[in-house]
Amino acid sequence: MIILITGTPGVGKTTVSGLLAEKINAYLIDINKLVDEKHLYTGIDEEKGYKIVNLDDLFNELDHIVGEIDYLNEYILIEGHLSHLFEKSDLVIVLRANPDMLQGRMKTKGWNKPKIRENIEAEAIDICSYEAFEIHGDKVNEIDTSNVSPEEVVGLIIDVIKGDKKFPVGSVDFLEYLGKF
Ligand code: DAT
Repeated sequence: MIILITGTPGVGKTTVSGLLAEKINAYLIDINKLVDEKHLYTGIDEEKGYKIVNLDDLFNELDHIVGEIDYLNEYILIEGHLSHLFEKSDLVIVLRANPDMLQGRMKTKGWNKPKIRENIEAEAIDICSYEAFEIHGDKVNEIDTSNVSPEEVVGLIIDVIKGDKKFPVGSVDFLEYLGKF
């Protein structure tokens, strides 16, 4: 089973994916690490401090890795804010966090103001959920992490994997925060 874990930077993808991978014994692919290790970028946006990822190279690399794993019988977690752009999936989890909460988490990470504002606006207008839904349709679930611990988020994802719970796109709405920051 291929599970994509996506969401705005700072929502908790890395934290949750690490815990989840341990719990369900999944093969974990961290896109940020992969991009660094395999040099899958064309340059660096100095102002924003982002790597400009070569998406074709990234998808080729993911195809290659996924092709070597028996994903009908094993779990593969692909984690990163670009993961939902990869077309192969059985399940897509978009982690969400309300912009007030997200701002706090980003400050803890020491990010600068423009980077925080850009990401908060992306979260307020549901960019990841929207893009994920366009590509993966009903496979996409959105989980609001605002007031739950990473361990609880892992529990909710396991419920979704088992088919016990569903969180369809549209269930989380932070539009009221738009323009507040
Ligand atoms: P991402 O990988 O999406 O960029 P992260 O896993 O690095 O995010 O988490 C960002 C920060 O937020 C980090 O300091 C841990 C914290 N965090 C993650 N999930 C959380 C949760 N559910 N509740 C509170 N804090 C959380």
